[in-house]
Amino acid sequence: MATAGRKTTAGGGNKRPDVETLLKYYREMLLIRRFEERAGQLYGMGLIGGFCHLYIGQEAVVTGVQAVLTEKDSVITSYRDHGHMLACGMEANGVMAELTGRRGGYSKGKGGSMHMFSREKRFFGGHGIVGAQVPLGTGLAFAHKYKEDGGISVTYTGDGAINQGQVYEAFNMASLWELPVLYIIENNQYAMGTAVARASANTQLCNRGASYDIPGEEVDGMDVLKVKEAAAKAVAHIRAGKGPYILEMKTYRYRGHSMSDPAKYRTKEEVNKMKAERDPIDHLRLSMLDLGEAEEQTFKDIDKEIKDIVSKSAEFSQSSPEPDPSELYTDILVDV
Ligand SMILES: Cc1ncc(C[n+]2csc(CCOP(=O)(O)OP(=O)(O)O)c2C)c(N)n1
Ligand SMILES: [Mg+2]
Repeated sequence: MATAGRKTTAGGGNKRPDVETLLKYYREMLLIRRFEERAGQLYGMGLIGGFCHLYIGQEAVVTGVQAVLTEKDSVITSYRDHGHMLACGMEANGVMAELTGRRGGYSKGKGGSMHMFSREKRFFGGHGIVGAQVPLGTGLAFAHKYKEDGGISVTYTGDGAINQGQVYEAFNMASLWELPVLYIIENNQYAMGTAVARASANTQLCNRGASYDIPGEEVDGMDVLKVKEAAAKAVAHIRAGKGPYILEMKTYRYRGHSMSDPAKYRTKEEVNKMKAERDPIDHLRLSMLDLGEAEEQTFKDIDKEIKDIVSKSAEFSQSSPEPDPSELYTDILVDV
């Protein structure tokens, strides 16, 4: 384990959670990391078809936000969605089997990476059209308010998607009607091969709600405790009936945009520096070791436990049968 040059500050201000909670975050982030690594391998083996966008590097964002939600809240995101599903409590087996297009998948193998849902876990996709989930997520917030069910909508979007016109129509309505929606901008610094500064006239994305009186804050998205703290504050504002809130998470994706990415828009050094100095999983582990909150063995045991879950999901995703052709015309419309 190389510790030289790493930042091992505890993070998250004074209210550091107890050890059990910290280990829960560690476990959740590691599950996403290992799951995504395995999905990448299965893709390379030709077992996953279509597009596949990995979340590696961004794990602290969804883990920290999820930590302050309740089972009443709704989550919606883009196509970079496997981590969000796992964080919502969807089973690794069902997610992996959907990636391989099998019956045991969350959309019975008919949706694939970008089209998976779980009403039970209140995860509403998985959307391939850049920015489309923002008005949809705002609609979910409208439903929460209309039904007075006490839930909020957490709507994730990217730094590229934030320049879409539909985002601002949604912001206006969300603020006008004081909808319970938390917009999370996952600023991973690139939209495919385009760096934020090449596409955005103003790169302070947390201020994008200013014209609509939506408060916004920039957050270190590589530190799960800072994410959680910021999310708790934003969610308290929303649950108090004060309307929407924007959090811009400064994060980084380690892998290519999708599985085919020429990687010519950034240097290997840039990626390696982020991995070495800012990795969210290493950061939490090292801070816990530094503060004497856990020993190496604890992390080794968790590593094993996670490896096991992921291996089982990979096996399941290959043993589950493919959908029957008769399923082609089912599940297309849902009566609600
Ligand atoms: C409306 C629309 N335009 C273009 C695309 C092609 N496209 C897919 S992902 C993407 C980049 C989006 O980047 P960002 O919002 O930063 O999300 P990230 O991939 O970094 O998570 C583009 C342009 C699309 N899917 N939909
Ligand atoms: Mg991006």
